[in-house]
Amino acid sequence: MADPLADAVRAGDPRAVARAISLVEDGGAAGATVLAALSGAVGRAHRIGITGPPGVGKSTLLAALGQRWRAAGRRVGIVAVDPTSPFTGGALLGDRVRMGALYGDPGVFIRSLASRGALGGVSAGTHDAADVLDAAGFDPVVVETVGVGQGEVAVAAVADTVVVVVAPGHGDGVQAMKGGLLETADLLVVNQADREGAEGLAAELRAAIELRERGRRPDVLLTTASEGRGVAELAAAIDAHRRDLAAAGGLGARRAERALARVRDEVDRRRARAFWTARAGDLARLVAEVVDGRMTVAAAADRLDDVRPPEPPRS
Ligand SMILES: Nc1nc2c(ncn2[C@@H]2O[C@H](COP(=O)(O)OP(=O)(O)OP(=O)(O)O)[C@@H](O)[C@H]2O)c(=O)[nH]1
Ligand SMILES: [Mg+2]
Repeated sequence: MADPLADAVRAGDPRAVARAISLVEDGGAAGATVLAALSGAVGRAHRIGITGPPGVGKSTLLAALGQRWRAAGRRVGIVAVDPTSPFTGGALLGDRVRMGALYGDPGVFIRSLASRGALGGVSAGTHDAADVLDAAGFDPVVVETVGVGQGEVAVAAVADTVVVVVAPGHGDGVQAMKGGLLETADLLVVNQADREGAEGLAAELRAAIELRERGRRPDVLLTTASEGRGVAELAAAIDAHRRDLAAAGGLGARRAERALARVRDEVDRRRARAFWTARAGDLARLVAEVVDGRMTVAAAADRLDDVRPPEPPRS
């Protein structure tokens, strides 16, 4: 079926892209319609995830990478997930400064999305916005998320190549990498290499990677994003990762993983919405009993839903 908005997106019209992203972010029927019309055009872009603790220099690094990609004639799509946390409340304004060279370039589309509390800042809207940029011919499509603790793992589902950025003095080094981050990273970047402790952090990370028994062993790169140092090497490593992944048949596996996570997430959200709509009255009544001390939280949950997670297998 003809869809004028989808046609304009596929033609790369920036206003249509902006409109389509707004629609898919709203999560309503109009967004679903445009996504359906675009689905055949999705899947060409290299999806790159950039994640790491707050303030390590992800946006600065992305700006430097973006300039390289632009110089190579590539159109760059960026989804920056704004954590809307009290700690990084100024992120949006700051990004306009940090990624200043990219703003206003018609070959670059930058969209900031609120994370809405999704794990790792990656929500259904993030995936959908990336799909719109992909269909519009942007390549690469980069998603920047702030990851703290376990959250980083969620970014893996967004990307063909996951770049995890750390910096000396941000988080507690290797300790901060334990919550799945090390497993998630395709490339590990120690940014702010001009600062004390960068070499030590890189050595620590390499040692931790060596200890791993299985899985991929990501390269560790050093960058000074603010001076553009190490960025060419990182850009090359990102390209090489995708080439290797494609050659090993891993690109399809990544995409299948991504599709699986998204379908499950969609079903979960639908079920949750239906469930809580149907049980709103019971919930209010049971909560009142919990507040009065007449019922425990667990007992209230039992009354609402008798589903039990399976017992973990005994060893
Ligand atoms: N010394 C030094 N400072 C850097 C480097 N790269 C970035 N910075 C500075 O670090 C600060 C944070 O940079 P951002 O690029 O906003 O970091 P971010 O990880 O995107 O931050 P959030 O999105 O808020 O989590 C800024 O003041 C940058 O100028 C670097 O290589 N060396
Ligand atoms: Mg940032």
